[in-house]
Amino acid sequence: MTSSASLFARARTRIPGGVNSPVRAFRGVGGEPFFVDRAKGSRLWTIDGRELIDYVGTWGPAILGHAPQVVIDAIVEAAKQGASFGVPNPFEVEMAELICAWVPSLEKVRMVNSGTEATMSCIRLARGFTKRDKIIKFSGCYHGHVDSLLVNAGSGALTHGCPDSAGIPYSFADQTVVLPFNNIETVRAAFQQNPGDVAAVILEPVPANAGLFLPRENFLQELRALCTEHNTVLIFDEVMTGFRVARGGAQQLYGVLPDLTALGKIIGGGLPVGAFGGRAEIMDQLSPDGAVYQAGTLSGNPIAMAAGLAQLRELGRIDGWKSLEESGARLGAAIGEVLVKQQLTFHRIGSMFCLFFTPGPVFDLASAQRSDTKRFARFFHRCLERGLYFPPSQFETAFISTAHTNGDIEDTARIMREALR
Ligand code: KE4
Repeated sequence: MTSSASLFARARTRIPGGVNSPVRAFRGVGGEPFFVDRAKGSRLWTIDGRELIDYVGTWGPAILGHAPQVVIDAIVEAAKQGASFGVPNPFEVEMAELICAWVPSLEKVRMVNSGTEATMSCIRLARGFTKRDKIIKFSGCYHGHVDSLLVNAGSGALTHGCPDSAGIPYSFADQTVVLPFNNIETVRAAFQQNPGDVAAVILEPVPANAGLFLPRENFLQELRALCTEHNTVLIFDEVMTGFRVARGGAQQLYGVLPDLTALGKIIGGGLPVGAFGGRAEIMDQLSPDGAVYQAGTLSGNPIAMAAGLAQLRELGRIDGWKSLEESGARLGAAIGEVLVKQQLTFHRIGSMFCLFFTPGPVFDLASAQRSDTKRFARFFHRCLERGLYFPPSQFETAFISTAHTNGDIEDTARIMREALR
C-alpha cells in the first residue's frame, strides 16, 4: 500500500528535499508532508485516506475551490483542440482583453508561465525603459526566485533562514536596495542616496510572504508620488493579491496605480500562468517592437488560457469577492475572543488571513519575526490532526475559497479554538 511516508522516501531519492518547491517540505513546522490523492471544493484527500479542509488553496490559485467544474470543462474542451501551438491563439487575446478591462493600470499585458517570470520580466523592462540599474524592494516581500530579488526575501527563503540565497552574484544583490516595509522615510533617503539611478520600486502592495501585513495609511500613495517625482517605475507584485482582494486587485482597493503589475496564480485556474502588464509606453519597449527581450515557449498556452478565463469569468459572474469577504469576516468573528485572550495577532484582508503568534503590532518583517514559530508549529500540527490544513509556515498566508461553506468556517473556528488550548 503506498503511503505518504513511502512516497516521500522515494521522492527524496530523486527530487531535492523530496519536493518541487521548498515550502512544501514542512521545514517550517517539522514532520513530513502528506501526499494528495485528489481535491475538490474546499477539500483535499490525502493518499493515506484523510480528508482535510484546505486553506492553502495551492498557494492562491484555487479561489473557486479545487477542480471547479467550469474550469475542468474548459480544460477538457481546450485539450481536444491541441495542447500547445506556439502560434497565436484566440484565448490569448480574450485573456489580454479581460485582464486589461479588470486591472485599472493595465493598458497592455504579456502572458508568461509563473509569477517569477512575471516579476523578472518587470524588472528587466523597468531597467530597459529607464536605462537605470538600481532596484528598491522591501524586506519580507517575496517576488519569486529572481536573482536580483532574492535579497531579504520572504516565503520559503525566509523560512529556510537564507534570505540572501546562495548562487546570487554580489554584483546582482548590490544593485538591489532593501528597505523596511511601511517606512516611507527610508524610501525617500534611498532616492536621495541614488539620485537618477533607481529603475524601479517593487513591492507586494499587501505583503503576504512574511505572514500577512497591511500597508499603513498613505504608504502606497506616498510611494506612488516618490516614483513619479523620480521617474522611477512603480511595480506592484499582485501575483497573490491580483483578482483576490478585489476584481482589480490591491491597486483597485487602495486606488493607487502602479506603472507595471505582475500577476499569476488565480489567472491560470490552477495551471502554470503568470502575466505582467502596465502602461503601453513601457510595455511597447518589449521585443519584437522594442529592445527589451522576453519570450516563452508555452506563454499563452491555450489550455492554461482556457482554464484561467473560465475561472476569472466565473469569479466575476458570482461576484466571488463579496462572498469571500463575508466568509473571512465570519471566521475572524468566530475566533476573535480566543485571540484576545491569548494575545495573538490575526490579520485579514478579504479571503487572505494569517495568525501571528505574537502580541504585535505586525507591520513589517522585523515585527513579524517576533512571532513564536514553535508555538505556530504546534498549532499547525494540532489543526492538521483535527482535519485542517494551513500553510506549513508562520511566514505564509492562508486562503479561503468560494467553495468554503458556512459549515466549513464554523468547523474551522472550533478546531482553531481547540488547537489553541
Ligand atoms: P511563482 O513563480 O511561484 O508562480 O510566483 C512567485 C511569487 C511572486 N510574487 C508573489 C507575491 C508570490 O507570493 C509568489 C509565490 N508565492 C509562494 C507562496 N508564498 C508560492 C509557493 C511556493 O513557492 O511553492
